[in-house]
Amino acid sequence: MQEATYQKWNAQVTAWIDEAKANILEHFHEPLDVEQKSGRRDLVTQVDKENEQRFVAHIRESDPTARILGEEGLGDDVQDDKGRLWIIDPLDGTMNFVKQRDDFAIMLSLYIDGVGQAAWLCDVMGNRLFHGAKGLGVWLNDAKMTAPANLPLSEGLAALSGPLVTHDVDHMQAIAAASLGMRIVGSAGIAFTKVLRGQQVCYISYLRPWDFATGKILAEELGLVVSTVDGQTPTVLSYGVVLVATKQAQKAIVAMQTA
Ligand code: 2AM
Ligand code: CA
Ligand code: CA
Ligand code: CA
Repeated sequence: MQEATYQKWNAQVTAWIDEAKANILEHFHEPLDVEQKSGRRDLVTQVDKENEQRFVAHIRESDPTARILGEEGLGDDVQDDKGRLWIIDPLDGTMNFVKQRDDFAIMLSLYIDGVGQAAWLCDVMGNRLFHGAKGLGVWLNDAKMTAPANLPLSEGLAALSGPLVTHDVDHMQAIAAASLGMRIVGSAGIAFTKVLRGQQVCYISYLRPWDFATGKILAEELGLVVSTVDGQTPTVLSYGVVLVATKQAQKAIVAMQTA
C-alpha cells in the first residue's frame, strides 16, 4: 500500500477506534447485556454489537464498494475474498471484557483479493494501538516496531488456548512442555500483541477469520509466521487451529504434528 493511502486510512480508522473505545468505557461500570451464542463460554454483549454497527457504518461511508466481514454478522454475507474486504472483530475477548474488564481488543483490517493491506489492533486497557501496512512496517502507537528475535520454542513462552490444552489437541501439552512456560490470556488479539512484541514465541488457538486476519498482517510485516498448526497457509476465510510464531518456533510446532 502507498504510504499516503495508508496515512489517510490510519487517520480515519484511528478515529473510529477511539469512538469504539469511548463506547466501551461508557459501559464500563454498568451491568452488561450479555447473551450466549454457541454456549456458556461464547458470549456477546450490546457493546460488541454497537461497535460493529458503527464500524460498518463508517466503512460503508468511506469505502462504499468494499465488502465487510464482521463477527457479529452486521456486515455482508462474505463467501470469497475477491476485491476489497474489511474484516472486523469489534470486541475480541468478550469473556475477558465481561468477567475482568481487562485483556480485550478491537481489530480491523483491509484485504484486497485475499492479500492483507493494512491492520489496526487496539489493546484497549493497555492503551496500545498496533497498526501497520504491507510493505510499510508496524507501529506501536507512534513508535515504529522492530522485528522480534527469532527465538526457538525452547527459549520462549508459549501462549496456547485453554480448550486445546485441556483436550490435548494437536500435541498442545508437548508444545507447552517444550517451551519455557505456557500462558493463556483469553483474547486472540492480546495474544498476537505479545508475539509481535517478542514477549512470547507463539500463540496457538482455534481461530476464525476475524480472530487472526488483523494480527496476520502485522505479524508477517515483522518477520513472524502465521500458519495452520500443520504448516499450511490459512486464507482469510478459513478457520481452524492457527498459529503465529517466530520462524524457529513455528518449525518446531509443525514438526511435532508429524513426529
Ligand atoms: P471473541 O472474544 O471475539 O469471541 C478466547 O475465547 C479467544 O478465542 C477470544 O479471542 C475469542 O474471540 C476467540 N474465540 C473464537 N471462537 C470462539 C468461541 N466459539 N467461543 C469463545 N471464544 C472464541
Ligand atoms: Ca465472539
Ligand atoms: Ca475474536
Ligand atoms: Ca469478538
